[in-house]
Order: sequence, then structure tokens, then C-alpha cells
Amino acid sequence: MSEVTAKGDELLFEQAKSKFSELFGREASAAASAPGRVNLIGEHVDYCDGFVLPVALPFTTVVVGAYNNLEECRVHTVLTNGEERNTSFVSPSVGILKPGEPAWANYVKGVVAKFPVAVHGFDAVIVSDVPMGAGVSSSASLEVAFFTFLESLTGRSVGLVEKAQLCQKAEHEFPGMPCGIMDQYIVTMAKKDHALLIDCRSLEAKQIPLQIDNAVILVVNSNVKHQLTGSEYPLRRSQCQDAAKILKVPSLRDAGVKDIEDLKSLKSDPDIVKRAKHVIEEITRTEKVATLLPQKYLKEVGALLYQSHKSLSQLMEVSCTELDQLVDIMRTSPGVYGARMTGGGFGGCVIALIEEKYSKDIKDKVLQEYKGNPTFFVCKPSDGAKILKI
Ligand code: GAF
Repeated sequence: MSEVTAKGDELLFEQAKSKFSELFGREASAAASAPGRVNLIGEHVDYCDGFVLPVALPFTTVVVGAYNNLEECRVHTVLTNGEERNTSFVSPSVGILKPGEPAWANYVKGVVAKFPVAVHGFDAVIVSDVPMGAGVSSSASLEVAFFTFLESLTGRSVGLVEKAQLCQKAEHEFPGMPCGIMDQYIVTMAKKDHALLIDCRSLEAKQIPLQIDNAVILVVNSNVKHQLTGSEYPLRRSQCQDAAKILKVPSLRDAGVKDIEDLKSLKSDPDIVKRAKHVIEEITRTEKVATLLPQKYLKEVGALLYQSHKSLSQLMEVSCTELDQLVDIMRTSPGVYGARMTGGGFGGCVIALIEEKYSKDIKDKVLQEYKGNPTFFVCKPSDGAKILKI
């Protein structure tokens, strides 16, 4: 089946509650959910203090649980593909949490460790339909859902920006991924029918209405994930920091087009020049899209999406054959304004801004021409994390 649809909070919530009572023999007392996301534009610029324009998806992670009067946190997870896993670790009220095996548990442990109070032992069940390894931020969805669950469990909450920052810190220190702030921020703050223009320096944000009449954002999952992100993402981040250092600016947000020439004349490493050029130009493209989109200048927005993809592929070098192929198919499809890869790259999804009436034709063309096994969904801008009433 090439079409994937979100199950919705309610169904996942029911599933999580009944799993909890089946496993732990009592009712859950606290619950929360948080969505996945796609990024419309502003890729690989959040860690350079740039602007990003993500949207939350209707796919969500739900966490339910209750205290267990033990000195242990026991967590059971039901993955998108139905597989189940569990883990347990010492409660932070009696011990210090450290990253370790199993790898997936680090996302949960990190959040528990960064939570502002030492949580007593609890049992929890996680159920999610956010596609994994698809670049739609299943990790931030899990982190923020878990943090929000802990807020509900303990009655201790923090401001939304602080929540996003603590979850980002958890991801840096436990799974060890030096991500920017975009994913945790959108997953925390998203509003239905809106994209969010985030200034990753000031951490202020503006809701951008996403009513684009007869157009929709089609997401195509390439269903490939190359094992490069682990090493290549930190490398991109450090190359951007090196470029800023050479230019003697705090970050590439402070650099302009002229600086690209300066970098060249200083005989900088050609890779560093390419990364800087991508970041500087992508920040400008993002600001433009945030202005053009609500005015429904869809052709112009589409052209910027194509430019963004080209830059991610040739300058940032975070695309791959499959994503390039999907974007190329879009270029020759009727009814497509523009398309680009979304997220960290090396696989995952492509987004395409399309005329809704061409949706079937476009999908048929992708199914015929794409060499892999694609799946599709339409991006319905959804709300951010919330506490669910038990
Ligand atoms: C990943 C990271 F987690 C984000 O912070 C961001 O850098 C993105 O890749 C690329 O734009 O999702």
C-alpha cells in the first residue's frame, strides 16, 4: 500500500492505555502526545542560527504511565511496525542516568535525566505512528512526548522554549546527536493549519497560515535511509562552524553573499566554501518563502524549493540518488510547483508543493518511475505536543 495515513491521537491513546493495563495490571494516570514534522525550507541552517519553516504532522507519539512505588523506571514501546521493546533504568531520585544500551532507550533516558526534577520510579508505555528513519523527526516526537508526559505525571512544567531546549540537550548528551533546535521546537509549539517560522538565534517564532487553496504539500517517503547521518551530520555542523571562524563572525547567520568570495580568496577548503554558500543562501530563501507562501505566490515558492534541493545536493552534499531521483520526477510532473528533500538527508522524504487535482497523476508517475518503493501522505499541518486527559 503506497498511501499512509495517520491513526490519530485517540486511537493511539486507547492502544497505549490498554497496553499499559495489560502489562502493569493497573490504569495509567498521566498521558501526553507529540507529533512528527516536515520542514518546508531552511535545511541545515538551524545550527547556524538561521531561519527554518517546519510544519507538524498528524503522525504522533503517545506516552501513558503512572508511578510504580519502585526505584526503577520501566518503559515499554510499541513501534510503528508493531514490534515491541522494553527497557528499565534506575529512577533519577536514587541514581545517576547514563547513556548506554539499548540505543533507542537513550532518547527516553536523556529526557528523564534532563527533566528539572528527579522523577520517582514509574512505568510507561509509548505508542507511535511517526514513520521511523524517514527524516520526519520520530526522535524529537518521542523526546517531547516523553517530557510532556513527565510534566503531567509530576505536575511540574516548564516554559515551551525551555522544554524544546531541554529535549535538544537530551539528544546531544544521550543518543549523542548534535542536532539543532528546529525539531524539538516545532514539535513543542506547532499550531494546526500553520507552518512556523523559527528564528533559531533569538528563539522567537511566527505562525504562518498555511491555507493554500487548491494546493497541498505531498510528502513522498523514499523508504531508504543510508547509514551516513551519524558521521556526516556532525561533520556538516563543524564545517559551518569553521567557516564562521574563518570569517570571524559568531555564526553563518551573520555572514552575507560577499563573504562567500572572501572565503574563496582566503583559500579555504572548498567543502567549507560550499557549506557556507548553502547556509547563507538557504537562510535568505527561507525568509522569502515565509513571505510568499501566505500571499499564495506558489510558483515563486516552488522555484525556491527546487533551488533549496539543488543546494542541499550539490553544496551541502546531504542528498542521495533516491532523493535526487524523486525531485527529478517532480520536475517533469504536471501540477508540481516545486520539490525538495526534507530533514537531515541521506534518505527519508521529499516534499512537493502541488496542485491538488494532479495528486493522483503525480503519485502514478512516481510509482512508475522511481526505482525504489515509495509511500505517500499529504502534509496536514497539525498541533504540537499536549497533555492528554486520562
Ligand atoms: C535534523 C536535525 F535534528 C535538525 O536540527 C536539523 O538540523 C535538520 O536535520 C536539518 O535541517 O533533523
